[in-house]
Amino acid sequence: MADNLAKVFVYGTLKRGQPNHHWLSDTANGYQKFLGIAQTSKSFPLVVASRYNIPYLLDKEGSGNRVEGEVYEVDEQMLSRLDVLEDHPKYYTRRVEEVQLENDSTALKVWIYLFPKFKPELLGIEKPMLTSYNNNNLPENLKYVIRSERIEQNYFGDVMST
Ligand code: PCA
Repeated sequence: MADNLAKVFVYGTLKRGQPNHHWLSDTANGYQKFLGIAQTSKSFPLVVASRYNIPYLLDKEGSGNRVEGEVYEVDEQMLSRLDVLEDHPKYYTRRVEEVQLENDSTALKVWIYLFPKFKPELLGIEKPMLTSYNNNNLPENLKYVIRSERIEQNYFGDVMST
C-alpha cells in the first residue's frame, strides 16, 4: 500500500454493528483494516444527545470514563470520507489521542473525533456517561436517528454552544 496510512479510533456509530459502520466497510470510500478493540488512556464523557440521539465524546478530559472503541488502519481517502461524515472541523474535531489496545495493552496514538463546542447541559446529571456505545442496547427513546430519517437538519443548537 503506497498511500499514507493512519490509525483512527471510533467509539460511536462507526463501530461494527452500529448505524454508520457502512462508511468504513464500503471499499469505495478507501482502505480500512480492523486492528483491535481499545480504550482511551484518558477519561472523557461519552453521552448520547440532540433530538437525534447522536453519541458525542465531549472534549473534557478527566470527566467520564476511559471509553471503549475500535482502532482501524485507514488510508487518506477513507480518513477524508470520515471527516465529511463527522463534519470535521466544524462539528466534531479530529485530534490525536492515546489509546490502549485491549489484548496486549500497547499504547497507540490515534485519530479520534471529539466534540469540543458542547453546551454545558450535556454534562448534566441526567445524562449518563457511557463507557461503551451500543445503539442496539439503548432504550427506544435514545436510539440513533439516521440522516435520511431526520426531519429537521438544523439541530446543532441542541448540542453546540454558540
Ligand atoms: N461517529 C464517530 C464519532 C461519533 C460517531 O457517531 C465514531 O464512531 O467514532
